[in-house]
Amino acid sequence: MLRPRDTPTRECTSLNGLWRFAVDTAGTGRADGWWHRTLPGRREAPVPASYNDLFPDAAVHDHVGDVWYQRAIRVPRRWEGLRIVLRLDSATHRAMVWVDDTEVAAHEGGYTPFEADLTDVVEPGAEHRVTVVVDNTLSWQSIPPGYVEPTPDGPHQRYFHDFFNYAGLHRSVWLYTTPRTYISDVTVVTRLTGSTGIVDYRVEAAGGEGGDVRVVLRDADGVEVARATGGTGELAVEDVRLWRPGEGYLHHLHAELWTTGEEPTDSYTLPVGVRTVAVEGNRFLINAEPFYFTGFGKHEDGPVRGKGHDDAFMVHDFALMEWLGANSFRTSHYPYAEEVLEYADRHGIVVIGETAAVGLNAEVGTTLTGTVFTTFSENTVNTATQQAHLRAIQEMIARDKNHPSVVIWSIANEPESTTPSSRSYFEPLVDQARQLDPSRPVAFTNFMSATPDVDVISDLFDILLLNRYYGWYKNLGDLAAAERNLEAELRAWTRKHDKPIIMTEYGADTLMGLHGVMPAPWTEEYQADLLAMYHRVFDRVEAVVGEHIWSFADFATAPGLLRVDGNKKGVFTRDRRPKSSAWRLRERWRKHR
Ligand code: BDP
Repeated sequence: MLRPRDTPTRECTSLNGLWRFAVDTAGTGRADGWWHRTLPGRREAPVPASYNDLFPDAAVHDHVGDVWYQRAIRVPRRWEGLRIVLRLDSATHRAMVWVDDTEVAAHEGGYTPFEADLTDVVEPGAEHRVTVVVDNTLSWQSIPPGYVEPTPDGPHQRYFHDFFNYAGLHRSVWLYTTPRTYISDVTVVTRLTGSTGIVDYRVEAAGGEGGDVRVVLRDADGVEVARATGGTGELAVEDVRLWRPGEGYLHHLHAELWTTGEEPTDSYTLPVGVRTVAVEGNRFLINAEPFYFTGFGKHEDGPVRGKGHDDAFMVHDFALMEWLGANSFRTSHYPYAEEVLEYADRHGIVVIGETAAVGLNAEVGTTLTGTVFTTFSENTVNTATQQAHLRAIQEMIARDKNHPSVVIWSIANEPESTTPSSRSYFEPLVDQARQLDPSRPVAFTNFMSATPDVDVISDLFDILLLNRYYGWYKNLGDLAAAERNLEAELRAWTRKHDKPIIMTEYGADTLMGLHGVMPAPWTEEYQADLLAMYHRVFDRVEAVVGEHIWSFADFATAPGLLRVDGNKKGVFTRDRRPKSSAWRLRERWRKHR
């Protein structure tokens, strides 16, 4: 799905800012047709932002069900004759959209965009009312899953993942135009033969018959380096300048659709990084060179705005990662805002893209909710969940396939992976992911108790992503035992699979300002020592090709006995102050560059 852009044939307007906002506490808004008129109450909410932390009101913070957003839009008169599209970059977790009295879109899945074609609904020059209802409910059939527990005080949302269920319009909302006959999608895959870079492209059109496609590839200085005609083809660039980690060199593909006349009917420009990704034995190769991942699992999370995208936080987070010498991160546990991936593309930061399939695991779920259940069953994670999971994979790949920064698809975080049902659940999903994108390795992050002796799905995947908590959830306070057990397990993996290993999570909750001469759990010293212990082990095990600490920064979670004002495994606090471990990391990672 193409990101809206201004081009010579397209115009794009942001609908960000304050919207009217109402929490549907009684759950009557749909039956009462709230979209027909001004929303009740006087509340306003910013877009993009989570709504949960905006008001000092538990009924808003812990609301389960619908909230409503509304604003007026004015469609410029000059848009007469054009195709007019409303695009929501995300609505967490599902939404319906109306323009005036007409329903124009419905979407499920809180971290991928969706659109509504408003061409026949709006009138250029007129003002219209846009209403969006956003439902934050998680069920056994949603991704991520959860369930609602009825209580005397109203419904309570339970879920099996360790981050707060922030909701709302977390990302930008756009109104944009295309011509009636338009470029509907562009796909690029890049490869190398010697020093020649090849961009295989596909340009798709919709809304009309025929038309010729012309594409021109330009380098970063705007100099044309290749051109081609036709909906699919290849562009060859001799002595190509590659997209490399640490140096996000981008070409631009200018695609034009010609139907009549002297001018292109539609044009669209896509940044393209020429690079290759491959797994060979236990090596991970970018541009045929071994790559070692240093960095973090992160969250889109911050004070007040929750999961709302914020350019200032984004730039700051990237700057802090650079300060540490981190070269990569995982979009744990959902696809991040497209701005983040575009920034990573431009700056040569390597990304593991992940779906929101987190919590498909009874062992984790029972720890977090106290409810005992079977992961895969007719009443829990079932074929309808699997369909939703498949759509989450499809939508992530459709959105992110052209980003050079994205080098691995992680299709789930810590699912159950030790039972025959987990294998039959994942087999078709892996096949689909490979069909959708044969150019990137497919992986999942493996839960700590799914050790190599009991795991039954890792052979389906290209690379091992392991989340391990020796020294924390196991061997707490005993780093010597943790070191032995970690190394023994990693060696067992290497005996079973000839695949590269990235440690995608390891860490310790750490309270900023808590110190001890004896490095005890929760002190800053313990976190630094634990990380150093893991690093010693990684340096001894050849198949380890990456280290992503959990987590970049402290983040909000549901209440829990193990959580003090959220998860404190950050190397930075939630407001991005460094804990002591930051300096030790900086020393290590800056050497890796
Ligand atoms: C892992 C999860 C991550 C948690 C982390 C933790 O992947 O989301 O936050 O553990 O417990 O199980 O800190």
